[in-house]
Amino acid sequence: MRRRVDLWLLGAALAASFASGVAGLWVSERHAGLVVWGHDAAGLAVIALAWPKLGVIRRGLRRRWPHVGGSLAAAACVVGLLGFGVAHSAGVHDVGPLTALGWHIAFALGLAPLVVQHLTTRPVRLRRGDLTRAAFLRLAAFTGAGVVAKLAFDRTLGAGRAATGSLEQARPAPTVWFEDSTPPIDPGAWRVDVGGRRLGPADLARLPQQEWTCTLDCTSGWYARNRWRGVRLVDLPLALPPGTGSVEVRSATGYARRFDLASLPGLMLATHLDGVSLDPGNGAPVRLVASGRRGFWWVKWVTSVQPSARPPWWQSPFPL
Ligand code: HEM
Ligand SMILES: Nc1nc2c(c(=O)[nH]1)N[C@H]1C(S)=C(S)[C@@H](COP(=O)(O)O)O[C@H]1N2
Ligand SMILES: [Mo]
Repeated sequence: MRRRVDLWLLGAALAASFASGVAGLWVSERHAGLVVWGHDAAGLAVIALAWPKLGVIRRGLRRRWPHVGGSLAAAACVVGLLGFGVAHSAGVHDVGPLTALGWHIAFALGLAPLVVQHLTTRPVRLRRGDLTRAAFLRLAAFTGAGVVAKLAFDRTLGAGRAATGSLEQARPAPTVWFEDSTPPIDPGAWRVDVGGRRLGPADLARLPQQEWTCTLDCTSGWYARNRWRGVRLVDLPLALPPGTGSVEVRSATGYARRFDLASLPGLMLATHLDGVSLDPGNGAPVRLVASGRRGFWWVKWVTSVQPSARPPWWQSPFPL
């Protein structure tokens, strides 16, 4: 009975960790705190709940190929997932080609299909008699253990980090989403199509300039607070025809994000970072600054800003 209940608790903690992990990347910095805190507590509870499964995995490893493949992959994913999660939160930035948090997410995505497959081939059914007072006490105990572990971790090994869990950097590290890359750039010939009007860097320089100090918080686990200079979207010669549902900002690479009209005052077409013209890696000659939004909204190498009849939710939640 206890074994079945603990497997269910492990499944629930994994599901809660996965959901809160994804949600924590989506919500803005202002709302991330509680989600990420809960994620960490649930994730640390997974360590306690997964511990007894190590014996099961060891037995699985004694089985023959190809059965051993699934056990090996699951064990590797669990160890990688938990190891890199804790390493990131303890302050580890980059590990080879990815950030520690990037590895953490990669292992989570690797584990998910294995868990789903395991659950469909060998479902664990709770019986009516299993939901006893003792079962709820175990739920309470593991929840408490996760919360206590989180409090203890942040007072000891835990690195100073933003509410999103991101670690501080002095400057935004050039970052692209999957297979995007810095396009060839001729700043003199560069034009941004603003609602049909083609503006070059010199045209932008003639519009009112603003300087904002704001935070770029990348979902790969770092943030940087810097001064950005450029032109606010609301100061562009951009007419919004009746029926406009959103504004789409598009990159030379095809990467694009769609914004609701209420968020326009928080958007800027930036040309300078900390007083210096942008580097190619950071989006030269023109990139979007989306204050209060996670890094993946900060479209680099902007070539087009267009009003659109589509609603702002007409896009993939994360860029693909
Ligand atoms: C699938 C199950 C998952 C488990 C068991 C898990 C577990 C953990 C653990 C143990 C930590 C370290 C917490 C600490 O030491 O304070 C952590 C941190 C983190 N995880 Fe996960 N995680 C999972 C999935 C995910 C996913 C899918 C994402 C995002 C897509 C994610 C995002 C994060 C973030 C942003 C942190 C850093 C939080 C901070 O530094 O406070 N996790 N996770
Ligand atoms: N065109 C384009 N813009 C992009 C991306 C991309 O892959 N392509 N990545 C986004 C992500 S995920 C982040 S965190 C920021 C990083 O900005 P930086 O390279 O100046 O640090 O750019 C955003 N803008
Ligand atoms: Mo990012």
